[in-house]
Amino acid sequence: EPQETLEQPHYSSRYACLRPCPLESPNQELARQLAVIRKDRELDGNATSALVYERAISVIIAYPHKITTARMNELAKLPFMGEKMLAKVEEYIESGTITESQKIAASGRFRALSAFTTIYGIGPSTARKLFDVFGLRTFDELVAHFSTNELPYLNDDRSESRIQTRAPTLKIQAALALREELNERIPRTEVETMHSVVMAELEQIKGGCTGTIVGGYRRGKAYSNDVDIVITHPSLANEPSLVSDLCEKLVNQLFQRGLITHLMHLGSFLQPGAPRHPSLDTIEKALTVFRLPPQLNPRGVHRRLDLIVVAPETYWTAIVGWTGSKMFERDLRLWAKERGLNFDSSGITRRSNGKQYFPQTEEDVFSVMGLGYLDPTLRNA
Ligand code: DCP
Ligand code: MG
Repeated sequence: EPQETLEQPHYSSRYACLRPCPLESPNQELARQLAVIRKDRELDGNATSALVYERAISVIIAYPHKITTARMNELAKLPFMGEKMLAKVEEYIESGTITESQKIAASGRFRALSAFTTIYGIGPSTARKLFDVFGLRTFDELVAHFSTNELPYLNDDRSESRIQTRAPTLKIQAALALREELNERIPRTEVETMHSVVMAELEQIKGGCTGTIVGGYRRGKAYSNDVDIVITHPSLANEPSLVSDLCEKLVNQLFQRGLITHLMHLGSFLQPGAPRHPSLDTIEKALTVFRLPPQLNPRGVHRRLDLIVVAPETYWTAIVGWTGSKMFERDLRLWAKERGLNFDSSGITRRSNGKQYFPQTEEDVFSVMGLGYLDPTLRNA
């Protein structure tokens, strides 16, 4: 039952899911320099400090005016604008640069850790170990290191999935070999071609599937880092076993056609550490490496493709949950929690009694949670 009074979006909200945030901000360069500090904290394993910067940056990019000295009083009243953050903003207004950001960007360790973490499977703590313990500095040194070593903790947790497939897991060696291709951004036209190819294969497996491109593409980004597609079919309603069936058939068909070359992850878990509940069986995802057929892809470039197969009752929460941005999703879950609800891609649940809501439109996903609607292109928090 949708709420009657909806909280109206405004750039001064504490919640990213209530701040209308277009792709372009008048304060892009300021945000970019603060993001260098955020990244440094993340690479250092300082999640708390990284989040402080992430929240402040998110507020700054939703602020609709160019930040000048005359705007500082208003800025100081916005959420997450602490004294240290305001000092950095002031330094930027006065000099055009933030000294700390410049220092970080020039540091060899920062540059190496940033480069290492562009490789799938290498997160900040692995990158620090490779740099600090093994003394590695360049990609060539990484390639040499992994010719005799494995990443012991590369995510190969297929045990949680019911999907049977022969598609190989992407190992660190292949991830290194494909590094440049997987880091190349994908233009919108190619995103659309990938979607058409996947939908044509789906049509052969089961006629009448629906598939929506979500992620950054749906928020209007000109270039995406990967392609995310949410897929459903009417016959999957209240038949959880058919959800993983369809995902399995799709993955295997794309693999047989040579379109999927590797898998990074299979499974229905949504967030690492998220509590498992029955509705998770209504969602199945395959994170893959995909390659368009030669006639559509003369350079043979590999792309990241995420396929999310869901029951129809879960379709709209999955669409909202995968459209992003990450900050938007984080605060959507926080907002829900503070109102006694649990939001994730597999549905909305009342925490006190487990009652589930199955919104039938995207607008309903927002109104069930008491949120005024925001167009996907305004979810770039
Ligand atoms: N998402 C999430 N939690 C996850 C995975 C995804 O909340 N564990 C959501 C937020 C993301 C969206 O799904 O915005 C898609 O994730 P991507 O990592 O693909 O990010 P984007 O599509 O936003 O940008 P890009 O792919 O261009 O980097
Ligand atoms: Mg994406």
